[in-house]
Amino acid sequence: MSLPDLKRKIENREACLAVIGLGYVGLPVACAFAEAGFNVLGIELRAERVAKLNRGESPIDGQEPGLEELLMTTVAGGKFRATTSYEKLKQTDVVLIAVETPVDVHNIPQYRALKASLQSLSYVMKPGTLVVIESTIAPGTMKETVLPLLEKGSSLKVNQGFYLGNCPERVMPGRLLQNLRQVSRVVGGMTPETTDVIISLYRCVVQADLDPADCVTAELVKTAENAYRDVQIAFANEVALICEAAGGDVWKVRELVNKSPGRQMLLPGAGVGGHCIPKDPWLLAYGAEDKGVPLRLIPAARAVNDSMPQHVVNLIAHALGSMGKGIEGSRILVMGYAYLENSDDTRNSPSEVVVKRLQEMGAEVAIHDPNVSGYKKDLMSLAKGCHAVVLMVRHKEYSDLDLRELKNALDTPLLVDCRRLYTEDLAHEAGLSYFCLGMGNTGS
Ligand code: SAJ
Repeated sequence: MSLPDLKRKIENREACLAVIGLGYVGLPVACAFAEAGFNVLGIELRAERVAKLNRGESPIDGQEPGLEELLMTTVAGGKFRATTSYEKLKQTDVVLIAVETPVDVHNIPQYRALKASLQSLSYVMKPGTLVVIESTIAPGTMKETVLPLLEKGSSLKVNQGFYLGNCPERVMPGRLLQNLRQVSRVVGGMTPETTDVIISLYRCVVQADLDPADCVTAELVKTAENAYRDVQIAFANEVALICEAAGGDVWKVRELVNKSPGRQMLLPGAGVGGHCIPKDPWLLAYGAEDKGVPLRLIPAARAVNDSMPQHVVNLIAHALGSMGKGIEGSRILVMGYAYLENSDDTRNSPSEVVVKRLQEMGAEVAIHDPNVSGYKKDLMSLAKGCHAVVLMVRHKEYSDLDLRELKNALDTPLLVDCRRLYTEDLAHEAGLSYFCLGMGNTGS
């Protein structure tokens, strides 16, 4: 099929779509295209997840407004169905790939899932198929990895036997469908004509800008936008460390810095977690040094952010020391286990690192998180007999905590605040000693 024919099929919603990978990226995409009128086939390796999806049940944890209803509707309407079999891809016209692209302990991209899906697809895809990669990949991956795998397995040539592009996802847990519809996307294509057809495809679900580009630009934008955020957060964290040493208050400093035109200093904290910010800078960096680019800032920012959980442990040790206690043998309550406020997602959570380190140092650690299953026990009962409480994540449930009641539950009245959710005055009124990340003079 030619690109103009494919474009017509897409605009008439006659094109058969497939989405490989039905996680927090692929599932909303599959449902949104089904809602737009396409017949969508979801390919998922995990048979139990396929069965769940075909019952219209979402396997995604946490609050995702509208997703479960949309899944139920599109399954009931026969517009979306899931399968483990690649065989059915023989009839599809468009295939979106949204599989994980993690980095290993050496920060090298791991494309096992991507390569496996590309290989399986290449053996069955029909001539004229359009393949679009949504996964976040290092610059150059489309040309050096994706394209050769598809050509080899299919014996088809790109731009003649099949068409290829990438449209990196910009999802946010908690607002997967909203972001999909409202956030602009960069659309990369191996040719401008392919880019144009991919734009006509995403125009069916995306109300925001669809910005045309080539594939490497789309790879660079996605990885750079997240590396940018990581560097910004690292700057805030380093200023927090300086404020602690200088006897300043980073939260006040940040507020006043941001009054200066063109400044937007982010929030310091216990570190950087989540599914994308910790890894995307390494995807951007990958291969640059091989090409002679001396990378200093991006690795340094990762090192600053990765050092923050240990800094929190040091702050706890300092705070306990001021009360004549040590971490070893203390019972410590950690408030917030998710990586982000009001989220249930614990992937790469800084709290995980802090808890593990405290336990290694001989503390007994109690964990509370109102959003994470397993940690929803009553906070005050967890606080009983504790020698310190550590606020790690600004979940909204913690904002109106009764600090006096908390103090009465504790064995030692000590509050360590990693996100400046409380104030020294509030803590002192409740009879708590207060230490705060980024504040050099707390602890009275
Ligand atoms: N964090 C800070 N200080 C800040 C902002 C974040 O310490 O000022 C920490 C958070 O606590 C968290 C981590 O960084 O542990 C990541 O937080 P995040 O707000 O960046 O949220 P993510 O990880 O969900 O990032 C996503 C990204 N979106 C996509 O990749 C499509 C990112 O590009 C967005 O900028 C971000 O959401 C967003 O703006 O909400």
